[in-house]
Amino acid sequence: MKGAIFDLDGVIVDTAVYHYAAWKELAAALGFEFTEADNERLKGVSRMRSLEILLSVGNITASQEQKEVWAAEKNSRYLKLLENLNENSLLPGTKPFLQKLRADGVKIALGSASKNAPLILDNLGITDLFDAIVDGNAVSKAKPDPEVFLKGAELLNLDPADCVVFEDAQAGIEAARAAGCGIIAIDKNGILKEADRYVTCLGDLL
Ligand code: B16
Ligand code: MG
Repeated sequence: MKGAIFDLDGVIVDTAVYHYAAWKELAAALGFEFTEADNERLKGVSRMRSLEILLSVGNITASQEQKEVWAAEKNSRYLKLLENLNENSLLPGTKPFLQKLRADGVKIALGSASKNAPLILDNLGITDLFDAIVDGNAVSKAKPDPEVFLKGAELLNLDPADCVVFEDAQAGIEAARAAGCGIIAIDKNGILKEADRYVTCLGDLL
C-alpha cells in the first residue's frame, strides 16, 4: 500500500446520525415519518439522490426547483448539527491510524460523496493529515462509479492498484473494486461483501 483513500461518513466519523436528524425534520415538515431503516438507504448516496429517496418514501413528487429548495433546507439544518463535531467525534482509532500511515510514508486521500467534507475534516481537526481531498463537489458520477477513487489515486500520483480504499457502504466497495484498488470494509454489522478484509473500525488495524 502506497496510498490510502478514506470514505468519510461511517469510516472516519458517524455523520449519519446528523444526516438522519436533518432529513427526519424535513420529512416531518412535509407531513410524513422518515424512519431509521429508511435512513440506511441514504448512506454513501449523494444529497439530491437522498432527497429523491426520501420523497419516494413520502409519496411526493416535485419539480427540480422545489427539490433544490428542500435539499438546501436540509443542508442548513445539517450544517447547524455539524457544529457539534470535534476531535472526540472521530470513530475509534482514526487519528492514530492516520498518523501511523503518515509515519510509514503512505499517502492519504479522502474519497467522499459529501460536499461538506472539507468543513467536517476541519471540525474534526484532521485536515492536515490528508494529502488530497476528493469530495462531492469534485466528482460527477456517484459510487459505485469508480471516479472518486480514480481521482484520489491521481491526486496522490499513484497507480490505483497501489492504493487501499476504506469503505463502509456496498456501493463504495463496488466503486473501489472497479477502480482496481484494494479494499478494507468498515463493517460493524457484518453486512458487507466483496472486500479484501473486514474490520469494525480503523482502530482494529493498529
Ligand atoms: P452532503 P460519504 C455521504 O458521505 C453520506 O454517507 C450520505 O448519507 C450523504 O448523503 C452524502 O455523503 C452527501 O453528503 O449532503 O454533505 O453533500 O459516506 O460518501 O463520506
Ligand atoms: Mg460512508
